[in-house]
Amino acid sequence: MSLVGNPLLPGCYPDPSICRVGEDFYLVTSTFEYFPGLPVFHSRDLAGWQQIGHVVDRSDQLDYEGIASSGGLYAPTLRHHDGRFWLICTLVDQQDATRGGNFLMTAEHAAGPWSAPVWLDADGIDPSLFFDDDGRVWVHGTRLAREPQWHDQTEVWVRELDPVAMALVGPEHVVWNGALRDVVWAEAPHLYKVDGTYYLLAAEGGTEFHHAVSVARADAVTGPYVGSRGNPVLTHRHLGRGSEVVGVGHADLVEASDGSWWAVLLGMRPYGGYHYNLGRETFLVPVTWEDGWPVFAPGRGRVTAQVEVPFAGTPRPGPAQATTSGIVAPDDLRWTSLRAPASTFASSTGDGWRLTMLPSSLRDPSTPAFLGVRQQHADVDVRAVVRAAVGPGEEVGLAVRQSEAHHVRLYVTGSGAERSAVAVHRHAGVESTLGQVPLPGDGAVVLAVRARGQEYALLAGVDDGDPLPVATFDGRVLDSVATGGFLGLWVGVYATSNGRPTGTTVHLDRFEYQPTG
Ligand code: 6LW
Repeated sequence: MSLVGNPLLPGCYPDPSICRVGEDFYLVTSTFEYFPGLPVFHSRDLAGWQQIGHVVDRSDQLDYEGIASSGGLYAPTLRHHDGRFWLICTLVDQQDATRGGNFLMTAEHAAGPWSAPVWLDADGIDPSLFFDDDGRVWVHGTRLAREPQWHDQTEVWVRELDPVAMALVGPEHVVWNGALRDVVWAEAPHLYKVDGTYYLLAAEGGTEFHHAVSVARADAVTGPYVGSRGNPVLTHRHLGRGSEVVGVGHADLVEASDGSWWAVLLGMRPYGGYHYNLGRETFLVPVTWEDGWPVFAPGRGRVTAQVEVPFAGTPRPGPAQATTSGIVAPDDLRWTSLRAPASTFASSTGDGWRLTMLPSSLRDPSTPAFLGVRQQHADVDVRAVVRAAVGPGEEVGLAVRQSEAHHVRLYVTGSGAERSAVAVHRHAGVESTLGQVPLPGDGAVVLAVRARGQEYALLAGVDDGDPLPVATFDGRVLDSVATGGFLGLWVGVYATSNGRPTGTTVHLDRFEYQPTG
């Protein structure tokens, strides 16, 4: 017996999907415009989660070019069938229809390598897969409803997949439009078969405050589905915005080998008012069955800070569970770039990286020279030690990033006696300077972000001295409540020549992520 702490994965790990193979659990989450895409985690006890790879880790798999922030890879579903892992997902906002939309990938091992995508003839988002015991395979997903009376609503469709041709076949069945008449958007559908009955789990209410989980059941996979009178079977929308965890929904079920049932789902932890800078995180709740219906968090009815997992021993948390801290080494799977592999502009050296400065900047929906990690803690110190001969108009910095339009940058500019650290807030595409301090010389520079709840301090200094305050800002300007979109914040190092040709090389000697809470 072990008490497992929620969230399972702090920081921007939304839309979790889980499956089990023997004694092993595997979990994936959404990654939007970040690369590599779709982290894969492994656990044997639901408590300790080790990241073992990514589904999308080669640039020949998907083309993210031009995909703006909060587009890209939406909610994936991970399943295992017949000795293979199956992943179905959507690449959103890719203008070229032959390289965007819903796709399938397969792999022998969850850690990869994963196949090239097989594009499916289906619109909408949140696709899922169900393998029936008669050998038939069913894809389902959600999309804007076609019926005019359901204007601005979604509908859940089910269609058969030919697993050899890897193509959708036969008629489409629209099976669900939501259980709740007072809320909107049935999405994140997942089908299961339990004791001969088909269950359809779906999120409703949108992925914010009104998020909820509903369930329906049927005798045939294509319906008709009848909703539970207990719907919504899980929500925190009635707890108010002061609840420790809000917006719970987007659940996926798994049965453990001891016959117990569990759900992973997303939720947010607001702080400093109704703002959740860490984004949508992955949580765990126990599930039991009563009268042929699932009961989420029985006896409690809500997501709790700790969950008793009878078969868990002493948890072995992985780095993404954010219990380790300090230097983030180059081989750490938490590193992410934007839209393309870091290898296009970075190579590892010792504890850090050598970055080739690029003309593209954090303002562009392209691949700037950016390497970052999720902000996973409200209270955290992030420190980067950089060395570079920065040319005119060039920036080497540390960014707290929401999107192209919303981020804060602390950067080194100029050289020699003119060198300084500048802090800039980019808000809805408009930039304002928050502060500037001189940094004369040409030695290594320390750039630091110190977050204490919603108070962020930006500091800069030379390597052997204490960094000096450059500016402070209120973190509430950057979270998705303030900016829109689906993401939590990232903190990372970047190097841009702001559009000019450049040959500048940047040495990131060390990058430290140190939770202090
Ligand atoms: C996801 C949808 C949603 O596809 O937000 O959780 C979208 N709700 O189901 C992006 O995460």
